Amino acid sequence: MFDRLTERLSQAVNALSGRGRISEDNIADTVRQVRMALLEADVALGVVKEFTDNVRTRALGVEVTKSLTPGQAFIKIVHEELTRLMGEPSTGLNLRAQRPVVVLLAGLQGAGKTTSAGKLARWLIEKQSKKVLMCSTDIYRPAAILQLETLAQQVGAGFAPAQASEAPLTIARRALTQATLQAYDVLLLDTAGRLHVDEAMMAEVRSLEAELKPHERLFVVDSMAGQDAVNAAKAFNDALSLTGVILTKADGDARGGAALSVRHVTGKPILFIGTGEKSDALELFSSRTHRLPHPGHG
Ligand SMILES: Nc1nc2c(ncn2[C@@H]2O[C@H](COP(=O)(O)OP(=O)(O)O)[C@@H](O)[C@H]2O)c(=O)[nH]1
Ligand SMILES: [Mg+2]
Repeated sequence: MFDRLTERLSQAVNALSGRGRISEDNIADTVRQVRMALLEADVALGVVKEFTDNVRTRALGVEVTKSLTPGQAFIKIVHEELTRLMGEPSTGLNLRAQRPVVVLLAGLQGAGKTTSAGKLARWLIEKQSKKVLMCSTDIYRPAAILQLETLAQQVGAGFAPAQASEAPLTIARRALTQATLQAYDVLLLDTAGRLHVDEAMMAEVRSLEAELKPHERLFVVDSMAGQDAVNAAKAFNDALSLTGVILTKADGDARGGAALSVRHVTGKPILFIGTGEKSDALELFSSRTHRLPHPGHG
């Protein structure tokens, strides 16, 4: 996902090699190219500005040592700032809480919440030998509850029954009781989305959060969503105090910008990326720092 961005950043910083020292003059063009590379990758404008400001300030303040050329020193700074932006490699869900551990999935319609719920259930069952109960509170889309039930069957998770005529809170409460009585390790709660952030959706997801006190509150976002993703990420983070992000559709032609932006505006880690429609297409997120420009290879 970050291949193109990495390539562009490498080109940008290569132009600096051979210079004797870093000055306002000779880094201006490089910083401009770094900005272009990030914008091309669909990183939100505010994030780009902050990033390039940081890089410029640090680059001008750097003592170029004998062991690093200015080009290498600059690459090191870009690398460190990118790594900081992306965060530590993910270790998955935090399940250190009393059972049943409730995991809530929220996000806009079509982001991939239900699909990701199926993937997460499979992950927890296969890799962590957990007993998982799945529940859908999406009473608005005709086939949403059935979609989750089918996935639960496929991956060997339990399914909490629900009717579209019931209130989301009623469904969720009953699922929690079932999870407790039947000794499930994890209750995965799939929620309804809307096309855009709206107050009714936020109120509903907040009420689910208040009632079930989910230990993990995950924002599911389409990696191609651009600025919409940033606005939604902010809104959901304000409403739920998110604990992490699942970035879906990373198998498409996403340029990585949404990942950087969402991580930046929420300050929350990207835990997983979705890499396809099937239930095994889920990977732990890591910024794959070895593919970011690095001083050794500049
Ligand atoms: N290629 C690809 N498609 C995905 C991925 N995750 C979800 N989808 C597709 O995105 C569409 C919407 O997914 P869904 O889970 O129903 O979204 P929801 O409205 O947030 O529950 C479906 O067609 C999924 O198959 C992914 O990681 N890669
Ligand atoms: Mg859904």
